[in-house]
Amino acid sequence: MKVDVLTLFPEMFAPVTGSSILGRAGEKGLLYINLINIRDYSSDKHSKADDTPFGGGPGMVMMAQPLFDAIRSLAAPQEAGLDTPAPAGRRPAGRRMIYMSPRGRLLDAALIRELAAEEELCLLCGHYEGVDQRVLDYWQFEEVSIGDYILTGGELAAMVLIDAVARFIPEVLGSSESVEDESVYSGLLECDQYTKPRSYEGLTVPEVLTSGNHKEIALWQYENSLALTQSRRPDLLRAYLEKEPELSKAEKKILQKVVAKPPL
Ligand code: 6GU
Repeated sequence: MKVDVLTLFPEMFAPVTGSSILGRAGEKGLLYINLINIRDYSSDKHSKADDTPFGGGPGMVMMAQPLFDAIRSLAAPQEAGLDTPAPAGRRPAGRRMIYMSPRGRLLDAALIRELAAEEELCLLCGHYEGVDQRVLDYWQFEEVSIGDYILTGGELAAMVLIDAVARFIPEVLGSSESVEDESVYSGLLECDQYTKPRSYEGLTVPEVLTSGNHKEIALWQYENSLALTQSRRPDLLRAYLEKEPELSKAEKKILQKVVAKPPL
């Protein structure tokens, strides 16, 4: 997957995209992050990329010219002309365009899955008070938010999106790490985890986990996930209950036991 990132602060990305699983995905050629410094496309002699808003108000607005030129440099040549507006329903830049903005659709598991199916994405990171609306309208940007709070810029949000989407690219995760087993993707929160030693300063690991009985372990983990989900995310548990017909007999029994009990 290729991700084009339009930003005023490309240097913010390297520590995140160059480390750990994202770094490895880059080295393996599974994920290519193309950082585009918006300022490089400014036709102003001081590389100005923002100006005061029409109508007044605080802050600065990112200007149309540098963004149009930066996006045109990405778009397929036949789509890059501006003489005619892009036909409705066609991607004017040839790919999904996403503006990271607290005004946007909330990033959730469904949207992440959708985006992971794309070959190429373009993310625009806003700063200051926003972006000239003509950029968003012409290039048909979708707005995406990572939560109901305001960040100083879209870069951290873009990195969150890239990280969450990258996990769905085949081979990005090692064979021991599964995309679907976890948490919100299975519909339940992940169970508690422990590692060696069995006893640390008198604090012990639940005995069943060291028993070697794989069936019992799986059922303990399932019960633990259910109980956690019930107490912390009753909304997720309610949705999960719809899956009951697909469960095994042993799982159904545990589910009934947990649901019958008041939350932790
Ligand atoms: Cl995508 N951008 C900014 N600036 N703030 C946010 C956000 C995005 N999502 C939540 N807060």
